[in-house]
Amino acid sequence: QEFDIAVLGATGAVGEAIVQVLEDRNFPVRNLYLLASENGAGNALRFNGKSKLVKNVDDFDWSQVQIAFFSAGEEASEYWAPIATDHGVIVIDNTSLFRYDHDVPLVIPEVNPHAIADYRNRNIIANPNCSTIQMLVALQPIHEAYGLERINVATYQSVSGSGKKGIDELAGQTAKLLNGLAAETKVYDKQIAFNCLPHIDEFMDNGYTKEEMKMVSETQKILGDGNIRVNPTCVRVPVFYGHAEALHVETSQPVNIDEATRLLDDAEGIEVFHNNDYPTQVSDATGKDHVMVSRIREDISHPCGLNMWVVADNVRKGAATNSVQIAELLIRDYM
Ligand code: 2RA
Repeated sequence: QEFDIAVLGATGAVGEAIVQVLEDRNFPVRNLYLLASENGAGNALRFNGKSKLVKNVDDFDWSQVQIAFFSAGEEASEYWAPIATDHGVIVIDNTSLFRYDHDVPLVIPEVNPHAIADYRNRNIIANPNCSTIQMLVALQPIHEAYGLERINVATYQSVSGSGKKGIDELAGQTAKLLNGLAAETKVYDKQIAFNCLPHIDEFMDNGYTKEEMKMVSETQKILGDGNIRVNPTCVRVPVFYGHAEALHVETSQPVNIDEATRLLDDAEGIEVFHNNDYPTQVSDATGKDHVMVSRIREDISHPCGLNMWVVADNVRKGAATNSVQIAELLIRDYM
């Protein structure tokens, strides 16, 4: 069976990646509609060897599609999701707008695939934040085998997490600075080239940022356990693609490292780089649809502690691929 699909935000970094992933994974597409706001319309993307025009979403008839991928910002999701779902469209939304609604499933196919069934509440499925996705894909086998009590995580997030404008800012600043010119700062509060910014999204009253609190709330919702303690520090680094995370977790039972490594090796969506391999770098993960784990080791400071280093392509597995994998389960099990 084939499906008619829409991608709203098709000219953004994630939107373009969704179109590429649909092709890479041979998703059964009958008609593909690429949509953007007025300034994105008129561009063209290639899909299955053909050029597809990006159209203005204002003129779109939602009754033409069954599934829509949204990645055009919270304002667009807030306006267009009710209209699309009223036409019977199932919306897979990449923004954080619906993630914390109790009647909207927040899904990582390798972690909580069963949650997809709750799409029937509002015809909306929320895609988690990229930093949450790669962390929980890596931790799922550990959670299942040993129980997770606390997660300390430091993230090293590339500028593509801010979309094309983040990529342009890093490239522009780097070129200017290497030519002895002043660097312009528009996307970030401070210069990102040759620098690290411990600040992603807004600062909250508790001193954490919104990005860090997303990792807390989303982890507890996806694992269905409000008692898991999560303690993130999210940092923007001068890298174009790929997020890295240093995970330091406390489990309910002591961890056997060899067994834990075997569990990770056998788990879906994970590639383990063993200690005789060089640890995973974000450059290894770019363009890939799974997460890569290395530096798995007992925490010498805690009797039930486990450390690991996790990298993933934040635009693919962190957004586009996860969304398409949700759609694959949707059409396999529910449509
Ligand atoms: C970021 N996770 O990296 C956020 C949104 N993609 O900027």
